[in-house]
Amino acid sequence: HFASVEMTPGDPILGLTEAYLADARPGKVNLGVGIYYDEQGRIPLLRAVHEVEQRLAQEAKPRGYLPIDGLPAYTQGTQKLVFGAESPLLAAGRVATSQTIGGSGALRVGADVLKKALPKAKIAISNPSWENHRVVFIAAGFEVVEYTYYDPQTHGLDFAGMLADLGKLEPGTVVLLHACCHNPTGVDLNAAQWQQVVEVVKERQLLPFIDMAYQGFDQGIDADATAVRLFAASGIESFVVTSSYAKSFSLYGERAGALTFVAADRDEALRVQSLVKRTIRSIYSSPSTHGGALVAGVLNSPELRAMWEQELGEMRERIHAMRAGMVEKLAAHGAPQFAFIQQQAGMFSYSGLSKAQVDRLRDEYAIYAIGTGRICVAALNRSNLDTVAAAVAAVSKA
Ligand code: PLP
Ligand code: TYF
Repeated sequence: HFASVEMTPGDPILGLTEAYLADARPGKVNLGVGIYYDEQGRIPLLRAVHEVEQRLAQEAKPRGYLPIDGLPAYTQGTQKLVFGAESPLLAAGRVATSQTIGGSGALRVGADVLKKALPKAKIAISNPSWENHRVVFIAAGFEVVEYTYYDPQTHGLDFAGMLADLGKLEPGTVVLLHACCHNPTGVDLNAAQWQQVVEVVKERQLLPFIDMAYQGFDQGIDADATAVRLFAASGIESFVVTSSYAKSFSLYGERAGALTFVAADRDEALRVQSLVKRTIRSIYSSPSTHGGALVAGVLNSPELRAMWEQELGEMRERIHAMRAGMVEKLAAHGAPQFAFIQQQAGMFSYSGLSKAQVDRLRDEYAIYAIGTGRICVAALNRSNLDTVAAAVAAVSKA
C-alpha cells in the first residue's frame, strides 16, 4: 500500500536541533530553533505558571472535555490581551475567539475556515516568512504569493517595496502580517508604517491575517499589539488574528494558541464562530485542558498577572541586552558591520551570514544557525556571547 511513498523533506529548523543534540563537542550553541533560554541556558518555567500549576495539582480536578472553542476564561483573556480590555470591538460583540492547539493550530484552522468562506482568495506572505506559513496555507488549498519585505542591503525593511506589492494585490487577497518580532528577519514596522499599511489594505480591500506569536517580546504587551490595534481602529470590517502563548508564557509543548475572527457585527461573528467550531470538530474535536488552564489562571488573577508581566519584561530586557552585547562584542572582535542587530526586534536576527559561513560556524565552532543566516538571539547568554561573537567575526572575514 505504501510502496510509492517517497521520503518527504523534514523541517530544516527542527532537523537542526537533532543535529545539535547529536553533537558531542563541549560548548556547543544552538542558535537555530526559536526558543527563549534564560541566562543559565534553560527554557524557563515562569513563576506565575508554576504557581497556577501547583494550585491545579492541589485541586486535583477531573479532566472532562473542553468546549470545541476552548475555555471561556482563556478566550476572553486572550481578547483583552489582543485588543485591550476597553476595545469597542469587544463591547460590540464583533470578536470571536477560539482556543487552539498552539499558534500553529490557529493558523491551520484559520486557513481552513477562510478557504470555505473565500474559496477563490489567494494569500500573500512576506518574503521571507516563517516557512510554516507557506506549508499551512498550501495544505489548506491556497495559492501563496509573496510581498517584498526584507532588504538585504540595509538588513532592514524595504517599506517602499512592501507598499507597492500590497497595492498590486487582487482585492480580496488575504495578507499575512507578523504583528511584531518578525520571524525570521527580526525586522518590524513602526507605528507610522503600520498606519500606511492599514490604508493600503483598506483601499485594496485586502483581508488582514495578523500572526502574533511574540506579543510582549519586544516592547510590551500593548506596544507589540500596535498593528492589531490600528486595524481595530481603522473601520475595516473583518480581519483575523492568531496568537501563541508558546513564547510569552514559555509554554512551548503545552500548545496554547488562539484564533480570533473580527466580523462586521455581532450576528456575523456568531455565524463565523459556528464555522470555526465546525472546522475544529473535523480536525481535533476540542483543545487540550492543561495549557489553557495555566494561561487562563495567570490572566485572571491580578496577582499572577502582575508576576507574569514582570517575568515577560525580564525576558524582553534580556533579549535587548543580548542584542547590545552581541553588537559590542562583534565590534571588539573586528566586525563592526553587525550594528543592525540592535535595530532588529524579538528572538530572531537575519544576520546576513551566508550558507557557507553558517556551515563553517557549525563545522569549526559547534555553533548552529539556520542556513538562511537566521540566528536566535534569545539563545545567547553572558557565558556564550563572547565565543559566539568571536566565531561570527572569524567566519565573516574574507
Ligand atoms: N507564528 C510564528 C511567526 C511563529 O514563529 C511561531 C513559532 O513557533 C508560530 C506561529 C507558532 O507557534 P506555536 O508554537 O504556538 O504553534
Ligand atoms: O521558527 C522557529 O524557530 C519557531 C519554532 O516547524 C518552530 O517558530 C520552528 C519550526 C517548526 C515549529 C516551530
